[in-house]
Amino acid sequence: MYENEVERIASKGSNQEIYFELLQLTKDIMQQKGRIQGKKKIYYISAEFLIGKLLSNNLINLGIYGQVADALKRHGKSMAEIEEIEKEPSLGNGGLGRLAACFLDSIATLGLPGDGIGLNYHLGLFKQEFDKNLQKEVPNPWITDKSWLRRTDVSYPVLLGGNKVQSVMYEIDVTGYDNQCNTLKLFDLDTVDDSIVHQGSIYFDKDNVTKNLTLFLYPDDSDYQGQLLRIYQQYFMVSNAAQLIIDEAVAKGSNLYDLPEYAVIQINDTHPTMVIPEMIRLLNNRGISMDDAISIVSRMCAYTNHTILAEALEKWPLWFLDRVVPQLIPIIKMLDVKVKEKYQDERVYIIDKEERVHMAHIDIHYGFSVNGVAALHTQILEDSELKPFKDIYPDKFNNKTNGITFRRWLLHCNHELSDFITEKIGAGYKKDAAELEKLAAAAGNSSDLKKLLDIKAEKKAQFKEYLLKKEGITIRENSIFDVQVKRLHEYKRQQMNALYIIYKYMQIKAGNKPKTPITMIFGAKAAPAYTIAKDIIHLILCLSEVIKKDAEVSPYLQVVMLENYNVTYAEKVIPAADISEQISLASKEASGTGNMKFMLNGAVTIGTEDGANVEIHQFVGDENIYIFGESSNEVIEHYAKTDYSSEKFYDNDAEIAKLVDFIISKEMFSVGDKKSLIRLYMELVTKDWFMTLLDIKDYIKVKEQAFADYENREEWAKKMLANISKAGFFSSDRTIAQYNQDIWKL
Ligand code: 26V
Repeated sequence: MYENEVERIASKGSNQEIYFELLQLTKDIMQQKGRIQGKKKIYYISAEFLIGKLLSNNLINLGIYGQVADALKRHGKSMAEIEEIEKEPSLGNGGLGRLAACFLDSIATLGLPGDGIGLNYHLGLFKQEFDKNLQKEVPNPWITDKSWLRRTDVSYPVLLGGNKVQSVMYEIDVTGYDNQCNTLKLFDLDTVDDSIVHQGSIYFDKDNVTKNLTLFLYPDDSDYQGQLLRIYQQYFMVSNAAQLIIDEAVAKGSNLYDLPEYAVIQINDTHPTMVIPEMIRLLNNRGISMDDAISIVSRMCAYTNHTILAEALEKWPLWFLDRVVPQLIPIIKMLDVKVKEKYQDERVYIIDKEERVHMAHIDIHYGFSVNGVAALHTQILEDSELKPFKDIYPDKFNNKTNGITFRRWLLHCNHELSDFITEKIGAGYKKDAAELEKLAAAAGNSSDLKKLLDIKAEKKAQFKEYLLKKEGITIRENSIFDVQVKRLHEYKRQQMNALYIIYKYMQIKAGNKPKTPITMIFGAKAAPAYTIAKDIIHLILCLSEVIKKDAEVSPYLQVVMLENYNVTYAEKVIPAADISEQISLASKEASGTGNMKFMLNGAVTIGTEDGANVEIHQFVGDENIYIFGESSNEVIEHYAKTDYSSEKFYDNDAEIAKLVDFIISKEMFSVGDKKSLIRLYMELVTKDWFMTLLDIKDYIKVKEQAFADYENREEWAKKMLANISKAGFFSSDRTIAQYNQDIWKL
């Protein structure tokens, strides 16, 4: 359809020119496609949308990727080099933000009217750089003159700490796969001033809210001003959202009393919780009684919980909220009074004895649905974390196991594999992921298995090239790629993987060399104020250096920490992985979504029975996954009884002690920062809140088994095939269909 235009663009001289012309063409086509229509619309409000680069995915969803790639090829260019020009917006931390982006893709693909609502952070999350084996944070500007953003005329007044500001709404089109468009709406303030972020530092004056409101995603919240800024951001986001939702519904004929027939709001974690009191306030301002307003809003809002980690559950001091959003205080107090009139159980109060506002409690009392993000996670919410609420509202609770969009995480990032699958079972799986199941029967013979191994080898070679170009690091493409990429947090236990590396290092030193060399690949950003997480990054980088310098060990073992791991990096490394590390302490990882991406790309999981790993295990069976460690029930019991002592494990087990001691060895001190290494060592020996030493031995045992099994290539290929063919359930199309069926009812 667009042959001439595509041909003209492909013949341009520079990659730069080609990229920006393709950007414009794609935007034009999406505009012409038209919007998905319907009386009722889902508004997915989220502080994060980790959308990744958009050009390739949009072209795939519009059905013209092949045409563009062919035209480029004729002119001696490749899609890969054009894509290099595009900047990745880093509008999210990790799984929660990426999930929101996958959901937008699936909502549009299923033809459901649904928009994302968030903030237009000018610099997003910081960019990570390594210096002397330490993480440094620098600003990460992503907005270029021409970009996917479209400025609109939509603008709302918002009260920020007593001053009225006027917002501006930007839009990014979201095209469904073979379907029409929805939009991602990002709110911003024209007064925000990028120039206050100076000299490449992410630390800046946080006092002037109108100048810095949307500069960063969750600026360092370890200090008082940082936290206030975060509340300002949240309120700004939801006040705009509420005004927009009301306007759109009224334009479609709503009399406000029937708002729930026009709009349903999914509250992505507690960050958008203030949409509830704000919407009530706005309706009340329009003459609707408080009780009616509460009833209307309660029938519109649904809440998703994404974590049970206590430190991540938002509880704001009432006086904080009073400084930032005084207009909401009477409403929040009223909502709390109504709860206290009805229930005597302090655990369900909105405002507790210490005058802290529990954001999740607002969502649960005044929303109509509460969901967890994997079967085990929802079970834990119902049985323990939110049990008092489950007892009050048994019917509000439901599970929606997370999913990923196969367009980005298969068709785009691994077209070699997706072509192979299409050859075997046809293209139906692209629209109905459950069809992947057919692959198990269709691709059982030796030549198919060989093909699967060849594709993996090809993706490993491609990743090797990419890494060399990007970071100047050379890895062995014939080694085992063992990959752990995710945010850095103690509960995810990158430190346990590091202890395995120490084990392997010592084994090789003792003459026990692995048959196939091993490449351990990490990628992780640590929150700027999270000291131990940064210490763990330091540990990994130091191990990498120690091993690299050791001529005895380096031919068999290499450790690579990818700098500034992001969506683009994920798209390169996940298809190349042989082994997927999902080793969180059981009960702590709500779901995980990386686990699903690896599985779909034929990596075999080493994991605990945590989050969606449990469901992956059920689908693939014992022989196609490596499970280890104590169960979530056992772990929860340890916490209840406070009977876990890392010191005991250290004192009573010389093998464990030897591994931990290496952290403060002369080898490590020769390349690392003594203070950081000692701090981490002490943390592991005396605290180890996430029970690394509890599971380390089982982990080593199971990992050794996986490496041994890898040697039988055909048997390994069967495991890969089993994983790919069972991945259909983890399509976000399935997840979204369930959200719609059970919650949104569009
Ligand atoms: C937030 C914070 C903030 C303060 C300090 C510690 C901390 C630790 C974790 C978090 C995460 C908050 C919510 C979140 O990102 N959850 C992730 O959501 C994903 C999508 O549902 C899910 O796959 C991940 O398992 C879950 O961790």
